[in-house]
Amino acid sequence: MNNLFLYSCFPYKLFLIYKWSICNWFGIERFLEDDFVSLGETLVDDSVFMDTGLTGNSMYIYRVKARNDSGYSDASAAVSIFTLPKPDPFFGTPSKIPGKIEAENYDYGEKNDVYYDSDNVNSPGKYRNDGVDIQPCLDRDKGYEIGWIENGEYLVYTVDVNVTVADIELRIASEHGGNIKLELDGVEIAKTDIKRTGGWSSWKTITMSDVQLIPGKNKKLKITFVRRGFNFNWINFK
Ligand SMILES: [Ca+2]
Ligand SMILES: [Ca+2]
Repeated sequence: MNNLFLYSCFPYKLFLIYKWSICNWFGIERFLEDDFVSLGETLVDDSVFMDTGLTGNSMYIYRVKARNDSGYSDASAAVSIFTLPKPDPFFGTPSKIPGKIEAENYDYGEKNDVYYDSDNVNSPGKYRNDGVDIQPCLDRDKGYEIGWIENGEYLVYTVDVNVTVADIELRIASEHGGNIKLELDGVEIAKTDIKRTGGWSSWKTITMSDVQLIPGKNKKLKITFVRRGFNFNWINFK
């Protein structure tokens, strides 16, 4: 017997709730054709696993197992989930500008559309399971950060822009410096060199003042990492 429960209260996301004191990992499985196959494992400290490589408007079935050094537990009860009709903003509605956007909450969707990453693996394996590299953040507000950044990688966020000018803050930890570029609906709005902050977890806020914006709904904010050498936590329009 085990004490695992799996449910979804949001399309594309699975929340694991558990009461299990002796296991070290959870294994997540998805039903495929005629049997369950493993999607991967999550540390017991993580309460959320997200499966994002899905087709829209389709049903998927999941279950979880606990694992410790002795092996796997019995599986939890299977739970079915319907996905949204198509890829969408992370929270289902556009992020608001002014406002703060966590870097890890880029849109759901395909590589070369809502993100570009130099490979197809989330190397640290946290929070989401497409190609973008996401790891736990040691900044004061914790959460997650984008790491393992390579030149030319980018992320896209659907936004509603409600102002014509904003100060833009970028939360950055930089070992080697770098360069970052912002575009709104394909038009460059800002670009800045990033100075070293003292390390991969030495977080500082970089401000770009009086950036001109064109208001409108469902605009695409694209953040391109022109030159690598830093980790990225959040962006704030104020
Ligand atoms: Ca990657
Ligand atoms: Ca973050």
